[in-house]
Amino acid sequence: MSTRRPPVDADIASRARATVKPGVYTLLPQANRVPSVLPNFSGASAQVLAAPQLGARFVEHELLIRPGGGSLGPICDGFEHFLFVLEGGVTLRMEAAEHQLCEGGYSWLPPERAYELKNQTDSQTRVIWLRRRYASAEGLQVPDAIVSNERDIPAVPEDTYLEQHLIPYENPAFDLAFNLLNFEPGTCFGYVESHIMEHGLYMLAGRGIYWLNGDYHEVQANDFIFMAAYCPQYFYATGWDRARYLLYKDVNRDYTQGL
Ligand code: UGY
Ligand code: MN
Repeated sequence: MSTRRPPVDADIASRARATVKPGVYTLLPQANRVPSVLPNFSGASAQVLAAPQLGARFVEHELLIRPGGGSLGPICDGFEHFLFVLEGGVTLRMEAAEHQLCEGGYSWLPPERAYELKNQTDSQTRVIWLRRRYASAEGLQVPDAIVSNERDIPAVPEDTYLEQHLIPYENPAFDLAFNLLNFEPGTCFGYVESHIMEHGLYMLAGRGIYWLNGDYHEVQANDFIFMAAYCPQYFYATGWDRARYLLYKDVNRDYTQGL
């Protein structure tokens, strides 16, 4: 029997950046994530990035789907779903329609919309998958599904950076936002934010310093951060390249649900 040995020159501090501050924030670097097996998939594993166990009101996974792998039949669990392809490609089958999502491709699916996922490429595919209970609002119809690619979404100025709104911001029927935030090196937020919305943040590129409730963390591509409601937050982009992250946020509701 052979066991895997870590490199002898790697110190524990650089290998263990994972930080959990219950009820405030969690930093989960890729190197510290452990795969789970999901019951309704084959040829795939998942890293659970955020879940109610952390205090989150949503579940976010990074799905790692091997060639030929995917869901074992239709996925339909009553939640709204959001998918974003980080790497590789995946086939999304919805009723009669089939969509090929390549890197940067994404989809929002309303509750009760059944779909199947399959990796028909010859390399591993990595997909961000978020699910939550859709919060309906009186007089607003549940929107139809969205299938698109971030390359087709314009970047608009916001505070000190450029933002792409993957879910239409102007439509209050959506109870969530997924935005891509793009920072030139050396840029930082214009102010410290503290707000009721939760965040699931996935670093896509570049480096930076995230300031979270008084703690400084250096962050890099593939890091995940969960920010609980009101967690004070501030970002500085460092390094030579643009920093970029995918950000989930709950929006457009008055938070009386659950009172
Ligand atoms: O929209 C936001 O709340 C965003 N500016 N927050 C963040 O990037 N931490
Ligand atoms: Mn924020």
